[in-house]
Amino acid sequence: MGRSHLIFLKAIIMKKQLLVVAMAAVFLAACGKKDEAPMAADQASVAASTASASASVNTEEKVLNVYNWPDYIPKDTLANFEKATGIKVQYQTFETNEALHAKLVAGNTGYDIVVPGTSFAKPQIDGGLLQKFDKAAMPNFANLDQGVLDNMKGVDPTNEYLIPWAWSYTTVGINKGKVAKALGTTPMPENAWDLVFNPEYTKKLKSCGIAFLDSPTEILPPALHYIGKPSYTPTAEDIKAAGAVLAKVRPDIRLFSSTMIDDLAGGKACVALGWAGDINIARARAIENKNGNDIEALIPKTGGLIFVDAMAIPKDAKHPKNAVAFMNFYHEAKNAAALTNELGYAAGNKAAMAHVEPALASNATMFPTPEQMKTMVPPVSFTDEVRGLMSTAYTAFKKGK
Ligand code: N2P
Repeated sequence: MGRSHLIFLKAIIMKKQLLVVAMAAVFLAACGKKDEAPMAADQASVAASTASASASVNTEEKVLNVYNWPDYIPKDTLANFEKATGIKVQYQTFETNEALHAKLVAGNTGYDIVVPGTSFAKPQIDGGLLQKFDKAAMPNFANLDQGVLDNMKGVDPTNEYLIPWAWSYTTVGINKGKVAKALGTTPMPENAWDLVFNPEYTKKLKSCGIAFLDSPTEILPPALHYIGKPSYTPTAEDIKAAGAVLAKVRPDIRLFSSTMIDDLAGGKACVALGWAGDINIARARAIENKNGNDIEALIPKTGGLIFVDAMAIPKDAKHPKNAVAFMNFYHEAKNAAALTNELGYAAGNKAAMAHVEPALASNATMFPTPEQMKTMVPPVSFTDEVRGLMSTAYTAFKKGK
């Protein structure tokens, strides 16, 4: 970890936000990946141990039920896993942490792997909704960035419940041509968050379409950040103030969606409050479709909001061994690299960096620089109370009341 990283960590420690420290370090470690010598990974032995881990002691029926976010898996991963193990994967998607959390709380999900954001995972672990995975059956655990794992300890102290799937950050994405046209003589703001939270800009941009993610815990945290309040640990007053900011732009927001890739790529929305990874997918899709839309993930001057999504096994999962076999397969270096190469998300896998295309490894919208990382807001666990207040504020925002 570089000197600037350490200074950053010290500054945070002084704020005595231990969980923030833990999570900040996750991203600093992840961010530093491209500077680190990739771990030597003996792919042949890794593949062999994957097979034996899933075959020798595993008498489960050859089925695995996975519940993940949309647009979040390389195209051949499931087929390759099925071919390597004979385990048939049923794959379903959810669009918000709230939706997944409600299913886990209700129980009997039928899923063997779920992928909560770490800001939601602590109460899921503490509430007994998840089970420990068998690390001994997961040789590719060694491929993970040890810094990432060490620093996930604020949520999962012994790295026994959560295995990173991907990380990125919430930010503002734009269609450059359409935004320039809609703003006219008004220059781009210095702070990209103005494009979605300042009515002076949203008034102008509504003509080409502003899209917001559709979840209280995706929208309130950036709004709080915009007004200089803690994104994850706000007071009731802070949330009220963020609600007032949101109310002012409400008439200008046309779309609420957690799957806005095509809206951005196709030109239905020119501005998005979304995830950098998805904005980059939209960029790639527009280029592929040659439709002239030039999409860009911006990194606001005041920072984006980092998130980490992690694989976990629900307490009542019927196929926990198959789940571990999949986790292990996913974290083979080349498989984890495919997530970045195909979808622009980082998998928290150090060995994968040797297989990531150099142009992507040096793309700051995927791997922000250490300087940019210093500005980013790391995720912190929400309390039930904060989630409740955010949910109420969000409902009022959407209703326009
Ligand atoms: C979906 C990415 C979901 C990330 N493409 C949000 N946690």
